[in-house]
Amino acid sequence: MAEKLDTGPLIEVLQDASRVAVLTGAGISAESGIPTFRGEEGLWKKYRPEELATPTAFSRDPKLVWEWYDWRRVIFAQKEPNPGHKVIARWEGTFPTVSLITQNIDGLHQKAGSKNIWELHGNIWKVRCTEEGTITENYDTPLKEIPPLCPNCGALLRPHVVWFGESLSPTILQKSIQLSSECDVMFVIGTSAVVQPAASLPFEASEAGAKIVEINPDPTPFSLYADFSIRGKSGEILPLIDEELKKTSKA
Ligand code: BV8
Repeated sequence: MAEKLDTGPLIEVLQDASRVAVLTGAGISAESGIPTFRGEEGLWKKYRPEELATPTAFSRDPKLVWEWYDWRRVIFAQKEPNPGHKVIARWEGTFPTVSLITQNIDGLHQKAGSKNIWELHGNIWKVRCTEEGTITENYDTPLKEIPPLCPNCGALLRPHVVWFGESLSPTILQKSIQLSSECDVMFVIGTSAVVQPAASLPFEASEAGAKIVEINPDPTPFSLYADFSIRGKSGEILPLIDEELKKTSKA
């Protein structure tokens, strides 16, 4: 599928692009072996979001919620960035500006070398004290104690992620909206485009005149609005686009 991709028109657009935004979802990490949320082997298949990824679930049973995050952290720690993550990281040296806005919390974009990252939904490798609000990095896999407690005040620690029903960081959301409305091109990669407000960002970009490039093996509610809707796996498609780009002066 990927090798028949005609990238001609897309490369023409990319050659003139200076501000590139990239919005990623769980699909970009699928080829690294991390289950997506809504796919066949999806994380939600085994668990339901309202049971676990919510403040109510955490206050009701912090141990159960932490067992789910600890299980994911152990999986994530064994995974490496795939070619899709690596191309996005390389593009920070190809285009004048590349802004990466991710819904993912797995840290694989950082591992691939991306620097200009806006994590809409937080990061599974950060924990936050529920009393003091302090945020620290924690890479223990598995966690030494479940639920983990703040070494300073003894209160419960929580994952520094955004749960359903919680607002995103206003700073990060505002910046992501600004980057979406200012970019020339937005790649929308590996997201089912159902979770708000992240799913509104491609519309923000499109309405501001950006060209939208969707990369996803399946159609999404956003596909009809994309200028380029490429059916395929991002770990295969992105290197193909990158190879074509290297043949132009953009390399
Ligand atoms: C908010 C972090 C204001 C945690 C996540 C009722 C009450 C309260 C809120 C709501 C409500 N109704 C609606 C809402 C809003 C809600 C929402 O959008 N719900 C949806 C489900 C309808 N949003 C919120 O609550 C947000 N906050 O609105 O605040 C507010 C406040 C109070 C009350 C009301 C409103 C917060 C949302 C953040 C939730 N946290 N994650 C954790 O991870 O544990 S969301 C979670 O889903 C992940 O972040 C994930 O990224 C995100 C979206 O999923 P995707 O990334 O798109 O993954 P998915 O599996 O769905 O799709 C994968 C795609 O990849 C597929 O299309 C597949 O085809 C593709 N793919 C597969 N393989 C590949 C591939 N693509 C490329 N290559 C491949 N190889």
